[in-house]
Amino acid sequence: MNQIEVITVFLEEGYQISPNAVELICCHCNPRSLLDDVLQNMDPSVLVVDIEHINECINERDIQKKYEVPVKAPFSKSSNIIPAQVNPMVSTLTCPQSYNPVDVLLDITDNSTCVGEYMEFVQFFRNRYSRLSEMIRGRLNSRPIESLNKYRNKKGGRREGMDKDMNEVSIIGMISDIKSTSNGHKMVELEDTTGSISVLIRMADKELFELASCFVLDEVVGITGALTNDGKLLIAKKITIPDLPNTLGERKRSYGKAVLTSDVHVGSSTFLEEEWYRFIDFLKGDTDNEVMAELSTEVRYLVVAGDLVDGVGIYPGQEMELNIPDVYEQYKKTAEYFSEIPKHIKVIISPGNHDAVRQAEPQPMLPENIRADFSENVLFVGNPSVVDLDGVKLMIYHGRSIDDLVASIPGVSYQEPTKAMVEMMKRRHLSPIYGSRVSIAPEKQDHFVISQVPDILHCGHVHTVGVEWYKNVLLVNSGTWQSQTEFQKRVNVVPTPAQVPIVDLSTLKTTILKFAE
Ligand code: D5M
Ligand code: FE
Ligand code: ZN
Repeated sequence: MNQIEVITVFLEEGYQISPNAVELICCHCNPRSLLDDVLQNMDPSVLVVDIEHINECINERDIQKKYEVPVKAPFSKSSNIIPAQVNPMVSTLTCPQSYNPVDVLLDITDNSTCVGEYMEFVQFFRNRYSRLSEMIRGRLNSRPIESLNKYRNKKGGRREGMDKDMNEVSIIGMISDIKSTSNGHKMVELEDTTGSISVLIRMADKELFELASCFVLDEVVGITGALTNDGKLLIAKKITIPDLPNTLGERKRSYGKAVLTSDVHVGSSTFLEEEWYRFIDFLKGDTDNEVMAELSTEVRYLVVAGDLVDGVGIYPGQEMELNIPDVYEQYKKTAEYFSEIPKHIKVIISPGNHDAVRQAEPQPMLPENIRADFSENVLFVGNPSVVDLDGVKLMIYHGRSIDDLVASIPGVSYQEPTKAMVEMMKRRHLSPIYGSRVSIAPEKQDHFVISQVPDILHCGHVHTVGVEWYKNVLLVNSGTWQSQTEFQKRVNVVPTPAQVPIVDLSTLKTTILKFAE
């Protein structure tokens, strides 16, 4: 279903619907049935349908699915049923049908429409602006930038007809330029759909200046400030960013564990096969260590956030460091490795910049000819994507934009990858800077906007492990299975390989398992 169809159905039933809610329905794997559920459960006194109404139904559907016969559940095969003796910790009361459901909530796969035309870029940025500005608008009484024009007196001096309130105006705009003035202040150009204006952030306003020092191009911010006499410049007094709410509604709890990993880089001569096999032995419960054996019985999900293989032609001189020079052979070998993972563990694989899909993000899932070699417990999704793991919402993004964030924001480094992920959360956007290292396809929707707040954000790419909380969201960077390459030596990337975060799906407490000796 497309957006117009969704809006029309709701209008015919007497409801308006917010843009975010439309998007959520359209990106769902089964929009029609989700829409029917929403309408059926809708309280008739509601005027505007919003994402929480949709979420209620998504959750409702998951609960129902638990009670279905497992073979009927999406992506579920009979092999997904955990034999009772495998997980003695979980009583049959809390888990009547033991299987590991995955609901894909957001994914570009099969929804890509862009061909790179000018108007698509306009639409892409409008979509970004409208969704991010909406998050700020509730906290700011903002006005369109164009409305400031009438106060712009070309000759300078007092503005005619300016009301008192104009001493403090608020606008919400996308940052199109950032400069330092000769006196060291920050000068930022803000654009909305009606116009643009220069904003000055003075060095003396320490807190504001610090915030503005972290501004990046193309992010959306709210500025409250005073207009200069000629009405051409706004002197900032307050900055409002999209950010996460300070409190979130009660989180649904699940049980068992999710293992998060990424950047396997099969095919590279620096892929750590011995360590990888130790990890597989752990998943099989094949270990003398009782604690680890017990832990392995609790694993329900294994999520890979991109760079499954090393690929070919990715960086200069890569061919000198490849054990398997053919990309399809690399995937065949990977499928072999993954076939050893116990079949009750649901594996989710999302691609990265070394994988054999288009490089422009959002990337669709790996193609059919590659997927075909993998077992039925493996589910492929795009990059980025949002999946629901039996009640826990996991956002998966390979993390290429971390390269841009490290280069642009003071204090963000490869050694602490979760700091970059905090910056994504503050901007409610996975890849705010357009036109730098991440090549972004102008899809109708900006798939990098973090509309729904996930429980977990899982990235990879930088090859260093990190775990951090930011306002109720667990941020995990899941490291790599590749030791330092010659190329990484040259660009000073120091990886922390063979370390795997394992998340408790009830508490989201995370432990890092180390498989390197
Ligand atoms: O990225 C592995 C790591 O290497 C990640 O931290 C980014 C870094 N990297 C990748 N390409 C470059 C360039 N050209 N300059 C600097 N740093 C880079 P992966 O995607 O696995 O190759
Ligand atoms: Fe990688
Ligand atoms: Zn990568």
